[in-house]
Amino acid sequence: MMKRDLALIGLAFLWLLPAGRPQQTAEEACSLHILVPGLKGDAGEKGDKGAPGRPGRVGPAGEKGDMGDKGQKGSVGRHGKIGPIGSKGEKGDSGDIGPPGPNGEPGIPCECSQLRKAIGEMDNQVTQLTTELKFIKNAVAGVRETDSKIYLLVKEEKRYVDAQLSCQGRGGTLGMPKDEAANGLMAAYITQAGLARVFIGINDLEREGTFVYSDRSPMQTFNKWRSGEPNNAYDEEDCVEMVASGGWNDVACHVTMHFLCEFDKEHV
Ligand code: GN1
Ligand code: CA
Ligand code: CA
Repeated sequence: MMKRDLALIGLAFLWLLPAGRPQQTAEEACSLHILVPGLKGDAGEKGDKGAPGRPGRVGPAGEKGDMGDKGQKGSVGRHGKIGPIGSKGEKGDSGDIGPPGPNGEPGIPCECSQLRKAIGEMDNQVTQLTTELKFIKNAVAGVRETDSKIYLLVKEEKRYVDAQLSCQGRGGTLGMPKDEAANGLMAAYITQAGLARVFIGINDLEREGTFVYSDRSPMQTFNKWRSGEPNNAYDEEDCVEMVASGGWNDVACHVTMHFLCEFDKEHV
């Protein structure tokens, strides 16, 4: 507020004094005037040093430093998870023979003499049927057999591939002499039939010089090549014939001749 304003307020104050105090003198009125603030004093002395301010705000993140040295090796970790199940082990040895079982129930009494008679008659029938079957096999069909195989000489002249198809159509394959016994049986069969040669199931159709049996099995050490065979004569001999002596010779596959089929008894 300006000094002048304060003086005016002081005068107004005097003028408004209550009339109920007439004994007030002019001097008293003047002393009232002194209450009005005087002029601004001189600047005071410098105050004491203030208390330290509050800590400043957190500064921005510093730049990334260089990588520190490698730490020390840690202690051994906990056990890992259980691994996958291993492969099945080998079969163990068979156990000891168990104790004998309890006795069975007593059998029902039978008419033994009648049953023995029936069994005897059946035995006779089996013998007769075996003889008849042998006759049919040898004289009618003209086959030869071993414990595991049946051989059939087919007196039809065919090319190698058609001969193989004919044997397959009958449930077999062209004859495959894989040992001395089979080769001997086949040779005797050819001789007894009065033939000179037949196709057998051996060829090098897939790879020249590599002979395989018609079941695609590779030729082992056993062979009956005639002297100088196989010679792949005229560069065209990829099929094999057996001559009456039992020897083998490679011949052209397109020539036609009789052939010898072979059947597995298991598959008959
Ligand atoms: C036969 O046709 P030739 O004699 O040249 C035979 C060959 C034998 C050869 C042995 C079609 O040939 O496979 O290796 O005799 N060819 C035929 O001397 O039988
Ligand atoms: Ca050949
Ligand atoms: Ca030959």
